[in-house]
Amino acid sequence: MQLKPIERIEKPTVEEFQYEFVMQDKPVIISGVANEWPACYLWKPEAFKSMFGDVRVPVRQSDNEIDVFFGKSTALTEISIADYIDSIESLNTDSQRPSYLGNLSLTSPQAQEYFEKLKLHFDFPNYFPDNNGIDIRIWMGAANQKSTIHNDPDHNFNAQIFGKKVFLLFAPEEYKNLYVKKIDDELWSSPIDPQQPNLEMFPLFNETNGLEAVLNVGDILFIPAFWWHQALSLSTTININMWLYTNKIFKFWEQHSAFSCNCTKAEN
Ligand SMILES: O=C(O)CCC(=O)C(=O)O
Repeated sequence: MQLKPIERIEKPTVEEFQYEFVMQDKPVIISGVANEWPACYLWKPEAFKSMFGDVRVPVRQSDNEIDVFFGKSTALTEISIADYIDSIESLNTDSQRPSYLGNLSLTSPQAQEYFEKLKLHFDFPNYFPDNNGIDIRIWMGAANQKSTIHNDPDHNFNAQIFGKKVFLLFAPEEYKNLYVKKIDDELWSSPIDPQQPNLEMFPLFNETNGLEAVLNVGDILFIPAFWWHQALSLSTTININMWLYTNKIFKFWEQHSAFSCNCTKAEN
């Protein structure tokens, strides 16, 4: 795998952002925006514990998505936020991985009460004025939590609120080198662990070209729709992401539907 560092841009205007990144289908880290959000100094694990400690949330039993998508631990369990935060602080060892509080919707009807409180603390700029809607999610995890390499059918902004995370990104056409498999109608994932790739099993992975994006507090990563990406937490982390629904995505999907047909379905 060959990795190049991702570009950074400071506080782009909507026009700059659309022209230089959306139209060129290019990921980028935006700085100078989220670092001004109250979330970046208010959202710490201990503060979440005192604000929402009793709230019960679904967590994945493993914080390694390869286990979730390609192994046996697919089930979600429920836990209070206070117990979850205690667990990520005490069980954070290589031998006993904690669960993962990832992909928790803030825009679902059940989360409305919490969204009302938290929405005052962040403000994603409207880089897609023609969007048809948004979906906002929270991700909280321990050091070494990792996702699979996967893609999403919508443009995504992922902001680093607490701790440090590194994302690897691969262009949509890299799917052949990633051996992606269909997980469900909206999700394709790679069984390769990019930090410890099994090159005997997945030799083409050696030829993959990608970008590395190290996110510090206050950085926002733009992941264009269909770009493959993988996240690895370098410390305890809190992230918030926003997917945007746009009509252009459907056009992209029609043009690129060939690649989805080449993906094989995961057998689990
Ligand atoms: O942080 C993670 O675990 C994954 C985040 C992600 O995949 C996303 O924002 O689309």
